[in-house]
Amino acid sequence: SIVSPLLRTGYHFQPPMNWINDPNAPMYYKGWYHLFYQYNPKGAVWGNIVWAHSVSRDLINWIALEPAIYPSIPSDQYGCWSGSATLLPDGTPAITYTGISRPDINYQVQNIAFPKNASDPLLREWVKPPELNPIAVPEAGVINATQFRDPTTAWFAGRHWRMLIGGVRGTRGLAFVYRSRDFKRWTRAKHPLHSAMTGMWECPDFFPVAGAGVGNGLDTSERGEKYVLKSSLDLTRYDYYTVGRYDERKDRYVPDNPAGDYRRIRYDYGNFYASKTFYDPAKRRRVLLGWANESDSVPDDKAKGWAGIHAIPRKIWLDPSGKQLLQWPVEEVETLRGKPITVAGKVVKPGEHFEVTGLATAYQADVEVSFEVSSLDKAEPFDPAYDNDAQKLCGIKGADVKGGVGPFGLWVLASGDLQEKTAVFFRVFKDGYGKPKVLMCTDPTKSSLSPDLYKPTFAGFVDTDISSGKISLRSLIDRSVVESFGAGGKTCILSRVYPSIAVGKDAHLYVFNNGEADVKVSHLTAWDMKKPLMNGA
Ligand code: DQQ
Repeated sequence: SIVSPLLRTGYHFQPPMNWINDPNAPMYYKGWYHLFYQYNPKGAVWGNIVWAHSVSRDLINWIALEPAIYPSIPSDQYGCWSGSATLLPDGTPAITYTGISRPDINYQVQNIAFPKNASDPLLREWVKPPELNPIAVPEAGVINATQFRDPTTAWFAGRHWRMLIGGVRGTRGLAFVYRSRDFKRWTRAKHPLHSAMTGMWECPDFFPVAGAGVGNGLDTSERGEKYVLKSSLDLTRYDYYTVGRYDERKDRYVPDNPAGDYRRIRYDYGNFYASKTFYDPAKRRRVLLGWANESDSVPDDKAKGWAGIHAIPRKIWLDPSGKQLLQWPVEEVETLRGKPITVAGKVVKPGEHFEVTGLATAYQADVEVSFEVSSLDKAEPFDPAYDNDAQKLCGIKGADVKGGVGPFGLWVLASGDLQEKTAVFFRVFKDGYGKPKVLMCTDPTKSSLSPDLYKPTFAGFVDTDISSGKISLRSLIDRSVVESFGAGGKTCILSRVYPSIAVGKDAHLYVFNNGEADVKVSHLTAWDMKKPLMNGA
């Protein structure tokens, strides 16, 4: 059953119990990574929201501290919602966050907090200066007070600090700009940074990126060649971003692609929401954190006593094409790897599969595989009736639907009799000009025999050159989560699954090919993953 302790994740971030959602105010301070998150201290459903607080030396092993931000002033007494940290020039951090100030409606205002003792590297206590709070209120007639939240990390440009706050006007989602000279008094700029016809923007994020293909990140106040603007769309519950330019003088952002493209690129084509990045000066990288909720039922969550995890932190940087980001699990996760199992030069014929044996814990593993397709000749024609909609396409052509080139990939968290399996795979089409089009998909429809589970197929296209026939896949498998990275992190899919028989030692790993073309596993390495320190659980 899904309440089995064997389905509780082993190395993905979570507290010992209760509900968690958005990551808040991640930062690196005096040798420690800090992560705050939306947390219900009283149960496994959303409510009573405070900021729980954990610290880490490596983004993988976590130590839980006492909640850092909790209702204590009039402007946050009914909830402390999402927000961000900014490191001020003297090195002190400031937290800005949304407070709920009325009991009847979720009336939203913005607050600020500073460490009580900045010399404490663990930043255990925070003060909310009464003379400053709230720092921003929803002006009547201009701002919808129930849709005004989630301040970003601030950046300094010209003579001012600026930060964004998510909102909506009619059905136009937008990011309000607030400016300050002293980080204490904030005023709203007349124009939003950007807006689009998408509905409410939650948890906006805005940051500079170094040149195309450059792995190093930039601090939020550094000037970037390009910028990334992300919004979490309340309507779809997905995180979308665009790459574009920032006009510092006008405080306007202009995406490289027309605004009509707004719902095109996602950080993750699976279960991943309310994400946030931060600049890590220790490793000069930008790191992305995101929340993955459960896809079982509310009664199941109550029975389990917990709900929600975070994705493995991902390093992100601009792809050499300049058109999208690349994402890769932070290298520190590799410290959890046990003994490697390898497979090399193994051809998988049409309709065949093989098991990757010898893995101590196929339920808690890291798998990296390089595939090579013998020929693309058999690629299926890409039907315009699919509306270019990857998810729809994968819904029609799931892992068991035979194809030309693919579906090929991994069956993870699979039972020995293959009654239960989650497929992570590629399928190659060719468009009207004969150009290959690669679909990456996670198909959990056979993942569990348990009833009442939400088992959507998730998919995204992979903007990669597959003319050589080569494509790679990495999957982080962790009991009830499969987090996959296609083509070196071009397309990512996180999926929650709850097997009933493919649990613990009864979980297996396979490579399959349901296409007509041979697929070679040029190289596969799989590792069992140890359990890190996880908040004392
Ligand atoms: N979660 C928070 C809000 C945010 C939403 C409340 C996104 O601040 O907009 O828990 O998941």
